[in-house]
Amino acid sequence: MAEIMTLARHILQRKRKYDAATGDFTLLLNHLALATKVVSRQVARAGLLDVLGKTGTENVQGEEVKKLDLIANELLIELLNDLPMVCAIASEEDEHIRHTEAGRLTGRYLVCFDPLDGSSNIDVNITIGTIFSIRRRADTGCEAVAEDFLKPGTEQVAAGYCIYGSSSLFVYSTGDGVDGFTLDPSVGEFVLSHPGIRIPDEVACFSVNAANRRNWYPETVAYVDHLGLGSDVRYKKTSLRYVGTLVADVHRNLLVGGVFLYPGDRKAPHGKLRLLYEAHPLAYLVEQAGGAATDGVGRILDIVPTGLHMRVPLVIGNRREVDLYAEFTHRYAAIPPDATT
Ligand code: AHM
Ligand code: MG
Repeated sequence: MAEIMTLARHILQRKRKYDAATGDFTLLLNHLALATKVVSRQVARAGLLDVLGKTGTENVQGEEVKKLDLIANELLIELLNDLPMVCAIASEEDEHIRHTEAGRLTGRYLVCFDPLDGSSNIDVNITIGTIFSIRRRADTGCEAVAEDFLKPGTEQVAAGYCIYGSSSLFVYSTGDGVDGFTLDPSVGEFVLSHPGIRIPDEVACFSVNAANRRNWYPETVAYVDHLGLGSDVRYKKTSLRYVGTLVADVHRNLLVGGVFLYPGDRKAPHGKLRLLYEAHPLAYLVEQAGGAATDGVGRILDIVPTGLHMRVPLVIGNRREVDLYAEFTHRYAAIPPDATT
């Protein structure tokens, strides 16, 4: 029988420096994987259960909450709540951090997550996903406060996501590269299917919500036109692909090569995506796979959050295209505004 590398075995083998003695980190990652399996089951049967549609409430960001958003959020919280190594949790769906019951004083890890990314796609059977990020806490012995979460992305010790698509795929990194595992429903295990993911140098896809063009700054218009309409042979075979689920768009581009952008624009200067729950973890993974991520000015991982729900412009994917966007930003910053209209 060929060797089957399950996620649990993989995590155990890679437990590395974090918990050589305790096994805490291993248990935490395994719990996150378990949570995504349960979410995956709910997503797969969504049309049969009463879990589609809206809850009728709004989250802290003023966005409508879908029933599955809430279910995924509660599931993750419930599973993490029992872990003594997790001190506190920050979720995209919750205004404040939550302390866990088991680890509020002693836990060494802080966990951030977007329980269900791509909410607008839930009810139409399009790929959605869960994104998570883990940081270590400096002190123990007291409850964590929100400021403990407001650290640059370089302080993440692990990040990952699970996408619920044609199959469910769990992708994670602990700083040693990126590996992907497909859920085998017959055994209920994630099995290694995408070892050592590296973003290809080709630009198969670029991904952007083109309906926002009317609000884009000139550098974004010029950049998107350069990729889509220009004569550069590098983009001759590039297609526009936009799912509208960040984690699915980034995942696809990670496998085939490409760049995703959700820039700041005149309507939303800080963009739409959240630094702690979306940009930091995905930037960590994409960098680990040889790519890059910028807000147009600097590296996403270097940005220190000013609040739990801070939004940030995000351009992520192949290093060359990410650097090129930063160059466009730089170039246009030097041009007086009325010269570009
Ligand atoms: P969500 O986390 O509430 O689902 O919102 C974030 C989503 C991203 O997954 C996606 O890239 C983006 O919003 C799509 O936004 P738009 O519909 O404006 O293109
Ligand atoms: Mg999201």
